[in-house]
Amino acid sequence: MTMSFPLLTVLLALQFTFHSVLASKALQFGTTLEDYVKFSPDMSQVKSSLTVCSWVKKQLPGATRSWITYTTTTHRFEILISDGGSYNYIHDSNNDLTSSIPTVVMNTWTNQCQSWSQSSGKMKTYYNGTLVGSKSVSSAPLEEGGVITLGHDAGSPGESEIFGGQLMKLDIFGKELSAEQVSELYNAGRCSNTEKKHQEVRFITWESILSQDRTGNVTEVDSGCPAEEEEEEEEEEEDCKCSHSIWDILYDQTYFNQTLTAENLTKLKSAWNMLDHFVGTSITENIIAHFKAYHPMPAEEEDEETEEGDCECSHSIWDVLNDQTYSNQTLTAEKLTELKAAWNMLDHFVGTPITENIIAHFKTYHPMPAEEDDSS
Ligand SMILES: [Ca+2]
Repeated sequence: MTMSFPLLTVLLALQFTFHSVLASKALQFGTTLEDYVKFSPDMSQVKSSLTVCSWVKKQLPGATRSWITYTTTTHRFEILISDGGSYNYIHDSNNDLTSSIPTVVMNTWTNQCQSWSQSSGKMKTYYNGTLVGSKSVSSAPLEEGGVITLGHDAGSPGESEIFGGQLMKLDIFGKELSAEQVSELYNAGRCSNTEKKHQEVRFITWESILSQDRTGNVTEVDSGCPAEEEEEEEEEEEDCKCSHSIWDILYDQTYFNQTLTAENLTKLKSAWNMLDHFVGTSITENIIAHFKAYHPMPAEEEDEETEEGDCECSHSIWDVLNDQTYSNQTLTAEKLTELKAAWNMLDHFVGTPITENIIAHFKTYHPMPAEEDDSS
């Protein structure tokens, strides 16, 4: 085990290097069945309700050009969507909309969304923010363990189903977006970050798709949108006084005014004990991003309601690492001990409700080194 951690660290760093700046990139797909992006995502968080959305630039004629397939061992078309209306599948059940959708203009960006949930039992298809079709389909949960293929109909591949166009901002949300929310995504435009309004349920992200291996002729191309990610982050830092206190995670609804259970504490600890493996390495932005993306606390999935104004202060346990005590610094055993001494204090609060007074007490009397440098 010990030997494998330096390697793990290197891999993480490589994998996360260029994400934020490239989120505004598009992918250009080649015109053969050998040009695709294929990956096996965790679908557990979208199995009871989902919305698949993407900006789609159609570049080949025909209504069966398929940009996404999700295939499982029992369903070839657990999800299948084409760019011209023929295929709108959930659970192998299709809603052919070729006669009811407006003509899809070639070489132009179209916003396509497909939603479904177990509770509604309905699949809904939207083009450019407008509902164009709805169909009752099975209310069984979406099957897990399958494979997503971008670039053609992978359930039953055919030359006429090769996509051959461009995709951008393909996201899979773990809820049935409302008609208003879909319309908002479209109206905000391709270059906006409106998809982040649903960040807490944006489980399969365009950023993560851009980091997948590509097979054949699939290339990253300029989307015409500015690479604005870095500017935005600066703005947020100026306008918002986001605390880097480890205790802020307790303001999340998972903990705040709730009794701290041994189970919740175990979850917290299993996350922060991951830091053991990083003693002696530098805490880079990539590493923090990795933690936040792949090891979120329950809290991080629900922080929409707790935002103040325009501030998007996260309650992530990992944000403490953004402080100058840790960020881009080597994590020493000493610093880790300090962090642990603070969070191990929670041991004494199992079985008691986490009130504002308790959190205030922690922040005042047991600040992390991070919390003392906030005003600078
Ligand atoms: Ca086919």
